[in-house]
Amino acid sequence: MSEKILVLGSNGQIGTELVTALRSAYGNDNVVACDIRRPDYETKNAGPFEFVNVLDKEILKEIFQKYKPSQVYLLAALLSATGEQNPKLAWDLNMNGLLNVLDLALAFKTTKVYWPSSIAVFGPNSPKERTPQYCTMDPNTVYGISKMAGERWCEYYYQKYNLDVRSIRYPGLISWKAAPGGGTTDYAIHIFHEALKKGSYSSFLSATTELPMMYMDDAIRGTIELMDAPAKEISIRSSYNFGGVNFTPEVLAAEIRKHIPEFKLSYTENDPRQDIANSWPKSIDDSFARKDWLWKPEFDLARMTDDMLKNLKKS
Ligand code: VAH
Repeated sequence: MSEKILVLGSNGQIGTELVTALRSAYGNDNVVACDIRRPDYETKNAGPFEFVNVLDKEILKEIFQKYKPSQVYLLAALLSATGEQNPKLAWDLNMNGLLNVLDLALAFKTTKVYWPSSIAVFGPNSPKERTPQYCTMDPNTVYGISKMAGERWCEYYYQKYNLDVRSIRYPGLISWKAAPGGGTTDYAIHIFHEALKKGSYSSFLSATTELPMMYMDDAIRGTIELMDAPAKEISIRSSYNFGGVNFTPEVLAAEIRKHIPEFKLSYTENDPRQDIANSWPKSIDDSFARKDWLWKPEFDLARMTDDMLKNLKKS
């Protein structure tokens, strides 16, 4: 059977690259990009696009009716930093957007649903090093709370209704094609742009704040590998821990200096994102993903930095 795929939130940092990857795998016409804004990138003319607000269930229903998707990726969300500025909207979008999609996926017999969670489901009481799949979570941001609740709903729809929902707990994602969307890990993207533009950057996270991160190429590949894995291999229906590379601002700056020796990093104090970062893991134990669907990241810090700088110089 040929696939028909909806990507909701196609214009964001992940959607921009996921739509391109899915279109090359399944054909341009079989991947419908949906967002509340028209995309700026190559998705624009390469295939179908629909204006969709995932909170508008009637419009969403019309889109399900029109395309009868076999797969749906729901990427529309408010991230951690923006979420703290507007907690009610973050809860509404992240939670009701998910429930709308899960209900319509059941009603229209969608075969598979993908929904991203985040390492933000962990909180100050979680182990910091190689944070395990199962441990105390207690997230203390509205974003983390919404992701944790969303994970429970995903597992619920799987157990109760046998809906094939799959999910990954993304770390901070580093990419050059589209801008990040208001997260705590955004410094690790801004730093590359500013290093090339100004030769300096002021980080809103402190020198030694270590966080789990991943290069977008790995994240997109991993996401599609999870979606392609046989259902019987998927032992986790909440969301998988997913590891890439861990680093601090000072370690990242040292790597950038291998390419731009004069690069200077300074720090902005008292940024509210520091508290969010302090509550999150430093590294992730992703052994379930490695065992169940053979996850293996390919980009270490050196390769990621090299690729980011090369591509940003060209673009
Ligand atoms: C954020 N980039 O910073 C997101 C992510 C691990 C964090 O989910 O909010």
